[in-house]
Amino acid sequence: MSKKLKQIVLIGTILLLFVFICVSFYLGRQGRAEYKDEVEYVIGVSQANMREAWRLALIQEIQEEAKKYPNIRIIAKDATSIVDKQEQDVDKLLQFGIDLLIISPCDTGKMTEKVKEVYQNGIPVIVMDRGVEGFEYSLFIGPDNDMIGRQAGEAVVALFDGRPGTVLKLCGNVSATQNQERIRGFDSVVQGYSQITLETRYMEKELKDTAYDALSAMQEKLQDVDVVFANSDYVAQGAYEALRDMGLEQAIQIVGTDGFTGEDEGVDMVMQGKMAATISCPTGGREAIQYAINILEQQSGVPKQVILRSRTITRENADRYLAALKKETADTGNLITMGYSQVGQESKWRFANTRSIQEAAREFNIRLLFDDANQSQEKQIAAIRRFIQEKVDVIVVSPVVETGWDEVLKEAKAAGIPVVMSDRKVVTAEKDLTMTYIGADFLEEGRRAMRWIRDNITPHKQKMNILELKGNKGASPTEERGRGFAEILKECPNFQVIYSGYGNFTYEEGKEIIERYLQNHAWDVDVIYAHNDDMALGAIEALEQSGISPGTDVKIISVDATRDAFQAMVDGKLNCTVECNPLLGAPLMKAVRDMVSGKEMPVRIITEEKVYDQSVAEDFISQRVY
Ligand code: GZL
Repeated sequence: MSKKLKQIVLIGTILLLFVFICVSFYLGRQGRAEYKDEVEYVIGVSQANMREAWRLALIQEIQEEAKKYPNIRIIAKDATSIVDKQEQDVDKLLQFGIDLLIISPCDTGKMTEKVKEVYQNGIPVIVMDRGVEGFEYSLFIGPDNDMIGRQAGEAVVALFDGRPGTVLKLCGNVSATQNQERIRGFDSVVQGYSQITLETRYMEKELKDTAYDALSAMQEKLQDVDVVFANSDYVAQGAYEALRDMGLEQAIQIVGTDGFTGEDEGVDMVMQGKMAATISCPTGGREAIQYAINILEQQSGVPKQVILRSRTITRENADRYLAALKKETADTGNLITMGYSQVGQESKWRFANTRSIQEAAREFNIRLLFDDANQSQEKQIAAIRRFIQEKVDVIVVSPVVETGWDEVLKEAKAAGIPVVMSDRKVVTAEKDLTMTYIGADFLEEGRRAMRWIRDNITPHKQKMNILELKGNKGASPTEERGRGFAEILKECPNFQVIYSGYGNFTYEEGKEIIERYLQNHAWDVDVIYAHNDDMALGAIEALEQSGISPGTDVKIISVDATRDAFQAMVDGKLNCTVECNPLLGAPLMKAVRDMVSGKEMPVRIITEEKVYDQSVAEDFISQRVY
């Protein structure tokens, strides 16, 4: 190509690009301008596809809820399951000038970058159903598919009622993470019953017709099958029609998932006796609009993740389930009385947490009966019993340890008082003793701590030695931060934990563990991993008293991200702190007010958290509010 021609092509390309940008900008302004007089906010919705019934239900729920807010407008895009198209859809929505994006990604990995780009450009992003990697978004709302699978497994086991038999799983697209999680949950329950044989039939697509064809093609094998598990209600419909056409609909029962409420859909099939049970998979469309309003109006209490509750629907409870869905929930604003059992005052984190709870109670018109148990489970149980006697509206517990709560929680359930777990979790033999967990993802915090070590500490010998300062034994943050850390440690052959001790999350005991170690060992530790900042700061004092330079002779990583930890990082004595947000007051009180007003409570509400190290400590220390 001659030089002259090249110049012409270049100029032409620049001109075309210029025209495209102007047109896009004009359309964007025009689009947004078109609405500027009518609405305050335009919310863009990017849906992976509108072919699957569940995805269509999500959009419909979003649009239905949006009608309640005259100051917003919804613009929806259908990516038709094509990742490139979803990226273009998002760009078009941005050009239009949306104020917030709701997206249900086609593909977790591939949409991560696009969601991150939008979020980092200051547009709030609510991710729905399928997650993205990392945490570069405003809020995730979705179901717990592993729990849905477990609930389906429990429904199937109940049908066998101890008798031997065979259940056939009809599985669709097993590459989809939600199906993998459901099957994992289902198998984890059913495989615990040796008298139940588990068979699987994989289908190309998860559709009614493919289910019909799959069962029709295996008629002779169905003689031994007692129950079919269908991984969606539409698959269940196809399964039912196939069984009916083979005259087997009385001999073989069906359990489905999704719990749609339309005519001849999941709940209706259960009520007609065509299906023994279905497990609801809430779309979260209603919650997405409600949280979108909270975000756009910069209200406090918006968490990082809301994991929706799924229900097992049978003929016995289907009517109640439908009535609850239709029930209008309005927060009267009336005073709510809350009994709160707090762990104690063991750390700066805890002081900030208590302050947050007390301040938010005032902000949300909640009368707070607050008990501080000084790390005694016995005192916490006594406080819960007092709250029951006082007939509070709701009991909230931050449990000092995970186990030993069944009896008192059954007493609260018998008294009809809902119990919410704040900050820490419990493990109970009986299900449904607590309503919701609001707090952090401790497993992820432990993983983040070890990922930081892996990515920022270069081994200078075959095995780098780690000393672990643990919280109090049996507490969920202790157990899970330990497990999360160990999960990543397994991938790091150059690191090993050579010593760990329980410091009960206190400064003094973190210091004592280091002093004891130094009395019994020559110092051979390269890294200290502390389950919270207080123990790390205690360790720092002990090291300095022994002439060991914290942050340089030994790297120190902790959890919480308190202001004192930021100061230690600025002083070069601490290397990294993984955030565990104690400011649970607002999301907790918002969730409790929602519950009392009749809204379905999520299963888990997870708070926003980041990782901070010395490279950013100066930038953030002035912004730390705890
Ligand atoms: C975590 C919380 C832990 C903090 C500690 O949610 O329970 O207890 O990490 C606190 O600082 O003592």
